[in-house]
Amino acid sequence: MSDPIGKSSAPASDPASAHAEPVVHPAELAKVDVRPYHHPAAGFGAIASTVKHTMHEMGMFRGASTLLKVNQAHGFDCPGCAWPEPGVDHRSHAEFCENGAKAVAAEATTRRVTPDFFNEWSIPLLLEQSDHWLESQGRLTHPMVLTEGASRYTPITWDDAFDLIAKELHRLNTPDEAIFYTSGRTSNEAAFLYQLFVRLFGTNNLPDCSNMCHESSGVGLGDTIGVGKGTVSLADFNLADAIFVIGQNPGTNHPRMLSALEAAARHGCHIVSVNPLHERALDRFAHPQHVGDMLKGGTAIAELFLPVRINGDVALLKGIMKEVLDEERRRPGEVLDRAFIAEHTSGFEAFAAALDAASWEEILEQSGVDLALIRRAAQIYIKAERVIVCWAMGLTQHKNGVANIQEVVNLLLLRGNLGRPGAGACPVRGHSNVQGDRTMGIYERPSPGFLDRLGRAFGFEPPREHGFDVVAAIKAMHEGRAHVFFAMGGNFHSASPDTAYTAEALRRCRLTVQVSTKLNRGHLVTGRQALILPCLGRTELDQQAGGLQFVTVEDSMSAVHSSRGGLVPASPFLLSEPAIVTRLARAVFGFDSQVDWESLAANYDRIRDGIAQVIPGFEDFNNRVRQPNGFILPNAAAGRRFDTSTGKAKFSVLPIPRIELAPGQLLMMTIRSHDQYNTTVYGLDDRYRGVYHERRVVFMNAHDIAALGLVDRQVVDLIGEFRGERRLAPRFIVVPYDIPRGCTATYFPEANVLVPVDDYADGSRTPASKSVVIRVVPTESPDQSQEKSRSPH
Ligand SMILES: Nc1nc2c(c(=O)[nH]1)N[C@H]1C(S)=C(S)[C@@H](COP(=O)(O)OP(=O)(O)OC[C@H]3O[C@@H](n4cnc5c(=O)[nH]c(N)nc54)[C@H](O)[C@@H]3O)O[C@H]1N2
Ligand SMILES: Nc1nc2c(c(=O)[nH]1)N[C@H]1C(S)=C(S)[C@@H](COP(=O)(O)OP(=O)(O)OC[C@H]3O[C@@H](n4cnc5c(=O)[nH]c(N)nc54)[C@H](O)[C@@H]3O)O[C@H]1N2
Ligand SMILES: [Mo]
Repeated sequence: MSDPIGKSSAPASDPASAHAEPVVHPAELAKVDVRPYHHPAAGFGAIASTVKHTMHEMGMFRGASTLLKVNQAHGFDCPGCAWPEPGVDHRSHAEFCENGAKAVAAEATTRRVTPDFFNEWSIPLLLEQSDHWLESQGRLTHPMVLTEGASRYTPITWDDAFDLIAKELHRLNTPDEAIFYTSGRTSNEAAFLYQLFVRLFGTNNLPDCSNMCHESSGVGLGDTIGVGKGTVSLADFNLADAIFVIGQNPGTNHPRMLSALEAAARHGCHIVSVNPLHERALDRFAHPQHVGDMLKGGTAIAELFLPVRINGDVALLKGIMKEVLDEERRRPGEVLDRAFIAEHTSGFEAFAAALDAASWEEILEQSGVDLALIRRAAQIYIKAERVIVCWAMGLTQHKNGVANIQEVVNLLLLRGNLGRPGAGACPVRGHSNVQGDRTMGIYERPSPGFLDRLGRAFGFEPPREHGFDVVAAIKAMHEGRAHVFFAMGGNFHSASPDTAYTAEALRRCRLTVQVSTKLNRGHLVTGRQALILPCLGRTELDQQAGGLQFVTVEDSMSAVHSSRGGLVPASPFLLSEPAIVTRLARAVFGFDSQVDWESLAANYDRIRDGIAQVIPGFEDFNNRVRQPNGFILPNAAAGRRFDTSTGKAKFSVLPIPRIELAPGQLLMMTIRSHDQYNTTVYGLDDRYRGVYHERRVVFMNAHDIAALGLVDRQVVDLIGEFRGERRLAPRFIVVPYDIPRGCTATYFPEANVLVPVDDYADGSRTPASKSVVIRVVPTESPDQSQEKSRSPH
């Protein structure tokens, strides 16, 4: 790997992946170290890692004092995940986890990327650096411009930057030729203003990271229970008798959820993990604040592990539900919640008939799970009075991602596990405010009711035509139907599928703009002109004309609360995200805009008053959000009111997806390591999976390795095969791993070059980045390939 501090000596990358991270010489890849992890999750290892990252980025005092404000009533919301905080009375002084601490340290780092840095580093040089190197350079300090034909960013004033964007927006034939992306860290206030600006400008082109994330959950839940959000609260975890964790790795991605699972396990709740990987952090957990617990080796969490094949969940859930129906037949009236089904659901008869018709042979083959394990899972489900099902990307990022969620709902409905204490659906969200951004109207397919209220409150007729989601946005840019790309945070380039195709799409734009805190590859793969607009982070003081401001966020369980930063901003030139939107709006609309933008930016209470007018559930917003715990948004499904096409919760009849692999083909899921936050790479280790110093690895079953004539640690190329198209991700290292046959895993975003832009979930259009069909072939050594190119044959 390239040297994390000095300039890398990495050779230029393979042309096929020229837009992804550069790939180094195979000999250097051999540094990977594999040491299975046998300790409980969190515990001493987490403390050591927290201290290491915090000290490295912030130093001792700044580090400790900042971490003590994470998720406190007068502190800031952790920029890590969207897992909720306990009520203020139950919060500890250290309400953060190892990976939250990494996210905080990354933002509050004392390193800086200044105009001098950009003067020293041209774009071609920066493109040769690893993602880890880019991230570790520090916080962006000044607005920067890349003018047409230039190879370096140079400083630009804020006024000139906004004028340039306004000029390019005015040049468009229609507002629909502009795209406005959002990543899920954006606050409610910034998101609301942003979508207002975009709709006043005249388009619904508001793709967001949610399109690549929990969109399948939103669509699946919306269709079946009438609300596209989860139905449980943190308190329900204390009441549940069984919790199924499906397609989720909370030890890494939602570490604070382990505390909730631990507490549940302690009072006898049965926890089941459904995952192709035996994620170790779900085995045992030692609370890092309970020394006694750490010393005795932690608490056991999941008692049953179902090693499902990639995308075998529909088959597996059908197996469990067939057992439930059989048990009902053995003990009529004792297993199903007949009263709930009759009163609150529709479609049960058709569902049950289809389930009876589903063949066990197909279920066992497609799920890859033994009948005995399926029966044990079914018994846990049947015996539990109250069941919660949690899930994340392992269910949503498949062609049948929406069907996966509908099958989860089927399971819950059978025993009335919806809309009562201790039971329900729990999609565990990713970005800390991704759910809130959607509530605020960051959505390419807004409801007519939302647009009516927005138009009424701000005196305009919002555009009605649906806009581009992420996949449509990439295609539109590629095909020359969109020319300006603006990103409120995130890393669209590296997070999107099909990196080379997406890079081409971005490069065809006249202007790309990134509102960012840290440097990433998205700043290097740009339109003909590009802007970097550096903004305040969550951890920082937000001083506006009306005084010090706070923002608000909504967590994964629909709780809305405030977040106020405490650190001096990384640079005096930063603007807050709301300020950026309001100045952009002024540059675009001039002084005859019906919205008093400056007044909104001066005092965010006024933005919240606007939100209260437009969005149901936010009445009296300013008052209620100042209460210590904030407030919980209403959720009809949690009260058993189902706003669906039948007026009831719907059972769905779903086919078992057939995974057809030709000989030699394997299915690949792209997952997160323990040392990354999406495209932000903090380090090169994946502690719980026992892989160190390297991210370019492909986890494979030992039998598949042997069958393909490969060996442990061999350097291989991954070839994507989709509808006759071929994609290449060169030079990965084979790591034998406990994973079902036919399944492989690689890390996101290195493997995104292999995710086809046209392979996405039916209904939600979420890229199918967890079921990519690949071949694994030995990499030719450089000597061999040189020989070949020299040889006349
Ligand atoms: N530290 C840290 N925290 C994060 C993030 C981060 O990158 N780092 N990202 C945030 C974001 S935006 C999100 S969306 C969440 C993501 O949180 P997760 O969804 O937990 O993240 P992934 O690594 O994508 O893990 C998916 C899990 O699903 C499993 N899986 C894959 N395919 C299948 C399948 O077909 N069936 C089943 N049953 N399981 C499958 C994988 O083995 C893996 O354990 O985390 C959030 N929190
Ligand atoms: N193959 C594959 N692809 C995936 C996934 C996968 O599992 N596999 N997961 C998908 C998922 S779940 C998601 S959510 C997306 C993530 O997609 P994104 O949300 O677009 O990507 P991030 O990597 O989270 O964005 C990181 C950048 O955000 C900026 N940033 C950080 N904090 C702030 C802030 O406070 N304000 C602003 N303005 N900018 C900030 C920094 O510059 C940082 O470099 O990726 C998706 N892509
Ligand atoms: Mo996500």
